[in-house]
Amino acid sequence: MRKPKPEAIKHGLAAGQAPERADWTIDQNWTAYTAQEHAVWKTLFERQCKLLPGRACDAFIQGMRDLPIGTHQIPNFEALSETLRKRTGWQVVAVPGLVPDKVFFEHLANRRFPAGQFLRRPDQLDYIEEPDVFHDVFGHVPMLMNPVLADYIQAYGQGGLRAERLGVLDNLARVYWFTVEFGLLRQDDGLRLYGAGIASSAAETVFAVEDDSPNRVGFELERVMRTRYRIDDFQETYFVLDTFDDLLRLARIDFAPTYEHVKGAPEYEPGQVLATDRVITRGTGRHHAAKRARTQAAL
Ligand code: HBI
Ligand code: FE
Repeated sequence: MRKPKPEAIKHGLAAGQAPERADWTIDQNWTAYTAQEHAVWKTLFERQCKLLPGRACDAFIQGMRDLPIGTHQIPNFEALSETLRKRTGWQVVAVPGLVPDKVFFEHLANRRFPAGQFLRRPDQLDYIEEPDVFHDVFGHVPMLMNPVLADYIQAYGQGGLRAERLGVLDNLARVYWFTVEFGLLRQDDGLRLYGAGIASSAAETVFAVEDDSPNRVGFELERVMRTRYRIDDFQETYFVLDTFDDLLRLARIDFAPTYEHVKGAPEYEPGQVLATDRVITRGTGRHHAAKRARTQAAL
């Protein structure tokens, strides 16, 4: 989960400190990772490897298998990029943490995935507000091995540069959020996750796929563009693709008419279910209701 604006957070960069390079990339400096950091990676990796079979989509599992990613150590971005380039033309570049939107989109538009160079501390296993190497590499990189997602995320980068100019970045960011970060896919053998924010979180892996609390609704572009999302807890609603080809169509259509159509239209709350929704599961809302009750009690 992330704070809304990268400008507010400069992980590894003291507030106001200039980035080393204009594109905010840094060296991964792989040899500098400590034994403790490799041990934290091992803990996170092994925990997710127990949870993902039967919950992650086939493309995610296959992508992970085909990459030089293992339990014993933090992956080397050079090695990842060598495999990725051959498969989908992508590479992984190291950054200190969240980078400004424009920089982020520029990288994606050129098939460079900016991955956090830092790894969370042992006391942050379950929650971290910024994308670290585990979220970015374990969560995102396996899906970059899938040609459709690889094209879609590049198109998102190109679209992001344009959306910023049009002033509709928030709408587009929601499309990314409810697909690349928190998307679900319908497979013949059931619903499966493909979103990195779910894949890199032990608790949300189970919650998103199996819990009766969240809504699960068929993906529809305008509906998603108008839906607010949470950055501080599990999602209240997950959007479901029937096939990844739905994303390919998305990558190719011109969003401008939809931007126009949603401008000024009422937005939807994270937990709202619409009469026009293709409801796959209507959630009980139990998780977030209990959290609201705890918050009230604490006041
Ligand atoms: N920077 N490193 C990094 N990773 C992100 O996922 C990221 C970012 N900057 C901006 C951003 N995401 C979002 O605000 C855009 O998708 C809108
Ligand atoms: Fe992410």
